[in-house]
Amino acid sequence: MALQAQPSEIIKIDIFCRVIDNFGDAGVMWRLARSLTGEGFAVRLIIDDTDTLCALAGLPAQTPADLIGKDEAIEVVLWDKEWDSGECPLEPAEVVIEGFACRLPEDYERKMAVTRPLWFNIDYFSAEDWIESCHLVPSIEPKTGLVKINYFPGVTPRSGSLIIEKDYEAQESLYKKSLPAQNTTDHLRIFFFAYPYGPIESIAEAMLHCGHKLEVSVSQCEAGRLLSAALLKTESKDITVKTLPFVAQKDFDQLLWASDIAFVRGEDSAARAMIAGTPFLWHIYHQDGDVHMVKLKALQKRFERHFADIALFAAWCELQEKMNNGTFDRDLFKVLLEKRDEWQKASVSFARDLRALGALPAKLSELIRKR
Ligand code: TRH
Repeated sequence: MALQAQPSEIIKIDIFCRVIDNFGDAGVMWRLARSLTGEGFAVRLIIDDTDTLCALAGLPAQTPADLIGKDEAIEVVLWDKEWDSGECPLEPAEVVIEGFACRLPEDYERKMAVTRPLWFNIDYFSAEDWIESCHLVPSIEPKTGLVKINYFPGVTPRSGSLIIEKDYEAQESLYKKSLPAQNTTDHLRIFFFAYPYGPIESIAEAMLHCGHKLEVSVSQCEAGRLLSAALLKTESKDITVKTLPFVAQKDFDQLLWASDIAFVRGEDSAARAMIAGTPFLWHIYHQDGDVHMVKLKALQKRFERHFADIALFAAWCELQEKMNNGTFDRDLFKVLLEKRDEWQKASVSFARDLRALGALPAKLSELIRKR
């Protein structure tokens, strides 16, 4: 019989998260909190925007912080702005995770200098080469002498991998079994989640002239509203538009598993499409100096060997790069739809490798436990 950890032996983890915009910051940290709970840790999530978290947890806005994580056994604490310059009442946990270099409250860090917890900064994921040499490299905080370990999620063996939940494949197969054995529609199912500054009108045009019947499921986002308006005004009989509600994050994967093609954005939704093996177009979060294009191209390069048809790979890259530069090429979209079986094979092959790399929560857990 497996021995149960006693409550006093359960390692406590504090995760700090500041929400800059949208859902990605909270989304990644909420997913991390949920998956580390699954690894047997006692997790406290300290976050400065609980309304965003409510949406991700599938709860009404303004649900009190102490109720948000109840079903997931996560303690959620609202990060009071006053703690940044004054006293912070929280005692440091044994492990501290700083989300995306969000800077901890100074007072909390002062207490850490006494208790000396294991401290990680979890960065954004990237497929760029340089992250491999920076992953797990410690940095020393000049003020306190504390060591912070820099953790880089990624898609290669020498990176920190992506968050894949322990029960991911079980959930996936359960969900897929619940779907009708045959696709009952002759429409291609497209999921759409993007940024409003994208070439939405051109995407609508390309969909209207792609030569296929489409069922377009638009998520709750401004880009979705714009796309749906552009498609509906044409009254095309070949396109069905479904407006989705904002689903709880634990159900988000179902939207991808049920789609033939997904438009994804930011960080977490893109990672989920990669893990699902769903052919996707990534509307990447735009950064100054076109840094995002470097990131996009680095990911594309990792996909190259998974495409049997190199011309198709080139079409996917070109379409994606154009989309992120503000135009959407109808002909390239057509090519991808025509060859979607090949596109899917490449996506599934990439996902297989990604899953085989191991999961971020398990890797992090190992680092924590062998400390
Ligand atoms: O929301 P995003 O654009 O997030 C970001 C942020 O802008 C962040 O500041 C930036 O740094 C980062 O991208 C790169 O996209 P992302 O990352 O895909 O996060 C969306 C989250 O919302 C993800 O966890 C999935 C979740 N989600 C749901 O749970 N339900 C839904 O219905 C939808 C549409 C999304």
